[in-house]
Amino acid sequence: MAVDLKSVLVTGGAGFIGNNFVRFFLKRHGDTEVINLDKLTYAGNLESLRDIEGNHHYHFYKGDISDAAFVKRLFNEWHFDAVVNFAAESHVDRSILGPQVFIDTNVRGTMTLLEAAREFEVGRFLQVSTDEVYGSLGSTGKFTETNGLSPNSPYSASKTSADMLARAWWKTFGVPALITRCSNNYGPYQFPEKFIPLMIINALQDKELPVYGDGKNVRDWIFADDHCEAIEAVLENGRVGEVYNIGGGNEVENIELAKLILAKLGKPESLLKFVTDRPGHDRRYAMDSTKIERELGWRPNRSFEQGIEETIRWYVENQKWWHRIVSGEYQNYYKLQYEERPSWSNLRKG
Ligand code: NAD
Ligand code: TDX
Repeated sequence: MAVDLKSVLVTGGAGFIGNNFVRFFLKRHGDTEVINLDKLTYAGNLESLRDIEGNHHYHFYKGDISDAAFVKRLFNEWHFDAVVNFAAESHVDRSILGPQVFIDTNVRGTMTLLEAAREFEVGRFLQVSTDEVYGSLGSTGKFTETNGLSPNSPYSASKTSADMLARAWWKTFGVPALITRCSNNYGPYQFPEKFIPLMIINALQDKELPVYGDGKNVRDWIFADDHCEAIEAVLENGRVGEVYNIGGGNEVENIELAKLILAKLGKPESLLKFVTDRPGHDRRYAMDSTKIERELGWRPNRSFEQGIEETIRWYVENQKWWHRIVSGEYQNYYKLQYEERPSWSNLRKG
């Protein structure tokens, strides 16, 4: 192991990938103190962490990564060996309807953490990034780490900015930053605004499944646990200052995925509804993960067939978890999907 991990700060640990990572990391590193800093926005949910609440190595703090005074106090209290920054506004659709908070959290928040990492000489700073920073692919080819960055949404522009800040804080101040760029995650505890849980939950309720545009956009799906393992590998043995792509190697067209979910749940294809396309909708993502495979020996474990079965089963068996969200968060959820999205076609001028 490159660094001795006595304490690790995980930001955004109450979100989808963050809670999977906290659970995964505590299992694998029994003696490490895991500190979860989360603002508990609409996407943060402590229900997702109920099973580890009693773990003495797990510590939760409610706070904002862009609150410099708070962040400084936390770093001063713990003197972290490493930071894994998951905290972000993560939904592309929301970034189209309201970009400001994406800049506040994803850009300013990341800088605030980098500044604290600099002051308190953190051993590793892992910035959790996304394939979306590379832009969109045509029908062939894959993104490698040397591709240019061409973000197309306010969300991906904010994530690209954060990557650039991490790079600059490494080059200028020597903050030991590493960047991972992962493809689309799926699995248990994903907020039901994202494609896979939305399709499952709507199908379970016999509601329409809104498919954007012609449904032929392609995403490269990875099971969240496989992403967590890749992050662990980079955190422990990645080369500082480097970028690592992480892909699932499972390219699927949205429409095919929606049909697969309906078939697995025994629901009719008449539930499919083609709706107004997302402005700036990236056509295809596909990741070349050769670098992390070659340097760190990481490979995804779950086949898409296994992962999607497991995910569907989880949503079927954990209806209480998502019912609470769909009813509690219903105003926003409903507004986004059914009231604001149809007006997207008017957003883009020229
Ligand atoms: P999510 O939206 O489910 O969770 C984000 C978490 O961050 C929530 O718990 C939220 O409360 C917290 N948060 C938001 N603003 C905060 C702030 N200012 N301070 C502290 N906490 C704050 O997101 P996710 O899907 O789990 O994604 C996690 C990270 O992984 C993000 O950085 C995202 O860009 C990246 N990523 C996601 C995917 C994906 O497919 N979901 C793929 C690649 C990369
Ligand atoms: O209702 C929908 N209908 C639909 O057709 C929704 C919510 C999405 N879509 C399409 C848009 C995309 O082509 O499905 C695809 C997946 O959409 P999202 O789940 O919104 O994910 P995406 O936009 O690809 O971004 C995700 O992957 C990269 C995450 O949300 C990001 O946080 C991550 O960085």
